[in-house]
Amino acid sequence: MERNSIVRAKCIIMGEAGAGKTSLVQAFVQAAQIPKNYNMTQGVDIQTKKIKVPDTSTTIELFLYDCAGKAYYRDLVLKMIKNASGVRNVKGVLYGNKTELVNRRVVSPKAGHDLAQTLGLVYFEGSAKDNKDVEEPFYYMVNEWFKTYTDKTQSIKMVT
Ligand SMILES: Nc1nc2c(ncn2[C@@H]2O[C@H](COP(=O)(O)OP(=O)(O)OP(=O)(O)O)[C@@H](O)[C@H]2O)c(=O)[nH]1
Ligand SMILES: [Mg+2]
Repeated sequence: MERNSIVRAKCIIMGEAGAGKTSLVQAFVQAAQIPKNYNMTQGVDIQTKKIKVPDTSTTIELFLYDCAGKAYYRDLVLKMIKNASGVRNVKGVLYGNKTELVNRRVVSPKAGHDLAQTLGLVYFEGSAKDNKDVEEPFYYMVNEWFKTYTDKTQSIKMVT
């Protein structure tokens, strides 16, 4: 692999309106307190974060596509995703947000895990508000992406 290379990866965040997607991205990218007021995402917002891969000279520039949850934007969001996911074997996670609202929990961790398994995803949960367990799903995704990237670049090198 090249010295000090920067590679770009895309991560698409989808889910119901008000679930906390923008807050989660903000908590991860800026490690900042999330705004209390709900500010609906319109279309797609893109944020970036650079992540150094441990024990390598590679930095991943992660492009986070924070999609609107409102049904009105569904067609636009689906188009965006089709354009962004030209690759096969797209990996994903299911994230349960707002876990600090313990008395208002309606989905048990087990139900979350089961649903994720059914969908072929890995389950995480946490709280964007408390900045709790917000990094894990992103690092998991980056790690999985980097494994695929390394395999692909190695097989290309073997062919050339
Ligand atoms: N209690 C609590 N509230 C949260 C949490 N994360 C987000 N919120 C609140 O939930 C509301 C919606 O958050 P957003 O991040 O804007 O939700 P979204 O999924 O991006 O919504 P759309 O852009 O419309 O799809 C805001 O008022 C946030 O302050 C959390 O972990 N706990
Ligand atoms: Mg949003």
